[in-house]
Amino acid sequence: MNDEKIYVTQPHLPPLDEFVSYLQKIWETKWLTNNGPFHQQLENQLADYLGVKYISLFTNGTLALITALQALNITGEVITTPYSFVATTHALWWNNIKPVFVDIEKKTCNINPNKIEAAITSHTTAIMPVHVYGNPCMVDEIERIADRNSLKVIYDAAHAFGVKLNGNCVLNFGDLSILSFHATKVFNTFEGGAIVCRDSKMKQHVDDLKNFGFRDEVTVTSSGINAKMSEVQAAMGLLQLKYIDSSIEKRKTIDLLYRATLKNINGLEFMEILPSVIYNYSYFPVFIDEEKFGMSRDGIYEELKTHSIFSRRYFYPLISQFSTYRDLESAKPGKMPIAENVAEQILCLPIYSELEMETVYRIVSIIKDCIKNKVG
Ligand code: T4K
Repeated sequence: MNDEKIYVTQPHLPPLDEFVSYLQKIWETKWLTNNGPFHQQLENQLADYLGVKYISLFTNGTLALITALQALNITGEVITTPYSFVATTHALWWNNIKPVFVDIEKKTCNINPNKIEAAITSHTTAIMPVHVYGNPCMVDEIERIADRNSLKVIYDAAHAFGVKLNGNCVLNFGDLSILSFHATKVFNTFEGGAIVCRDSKMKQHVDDLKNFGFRDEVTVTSSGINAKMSEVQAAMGLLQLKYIDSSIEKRKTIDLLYRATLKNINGLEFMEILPSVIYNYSYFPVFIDEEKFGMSRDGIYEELKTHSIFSRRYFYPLISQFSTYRDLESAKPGKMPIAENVAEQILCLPIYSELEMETVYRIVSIIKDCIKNKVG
């Protein structure tokens, strides 16, 4: 019995001595936050790396989402997905915006564009889709709907660091996109996040908003908040950028190994990544059809736990099932059958750059043993 605990993810950490040299610089300059040199360098380097025009760093992804809604003056109702981390909808709620949930597509787990227009009312001002697991939404359809109905689009791209669609960074779609650099993400700055903007005016507005609305010592342009990234976080980001390509490459190897070893199992399906997508391998979701597989998703989840393997059911329960939101008309049971079904089937298996191949084989064999023990 192997007692080592294996979690759904583990942060990539660069060599400590390299990080210490960044800390030494911070100690020398005594510049800890407020648009310091590392902050500025990271904004420039990330914009280059990701292939976006402007990026504004945040202390976390949730404050980036909240601020993005403020930056675009979003009010009233926003159409969104119930299949995400709860921060997506909380960001609306914190801005006194009513979330209106619509169902997802089975294939991508993302909002179904065909369901959006029926949910638009005279109060709708925006659409807030999520590129779940980093798999891109149907961005062209969403843009057409937004244009037709004069709506803004804010993508929650918390999972989509480095993802490209037809060669273009997926963060370039919509009016704004937000990223999370939390410890559990492909690219982490301990905690962290960003807003990707299309023009310099918006970048300035977002920069003002995250710094109390201060433009200079005597000018306050808006009722902003404090959502600035610190120099320690930015230093971590600069160092992470050196290792990000190899880290994603290692994740890819794990993804391929899972796909090769778990293929052709009745009742176990993978998420499809289209050839037009350059993916970041941030999650490895599988979908368990209890009837065909012979054991429930929760059965596998519990069985893995007995072997100290902690997979996660991202995103179960649906956001619309949490007490804050379940009384909303759009959240009523039966209204989003696909999302309800996917939330019952989803299991995210461990994936991170330092996950040993041996461990992947072990996880696969536990899953295969579930079939042997429960069926036939
Ligand atoms: N939008 C979307 C679509 C999101 O997924 C998220 C965050 C946000 C917005 C908001 O962005 P942030 O404000 O967080 O920047 C985690 C993360 O806390 C959260 O950032 C993430 N999404 C969500 C999907 O997952 P938990 O509650 O599952 O995290 P936790 O602490 O259980 O961590 C999972 C596993 O990771 C642990 O079992 C072990 C490992 N781990 C975790 C941490 C924190 C480590 O090895 N080291 C660590 O430091 O929410």
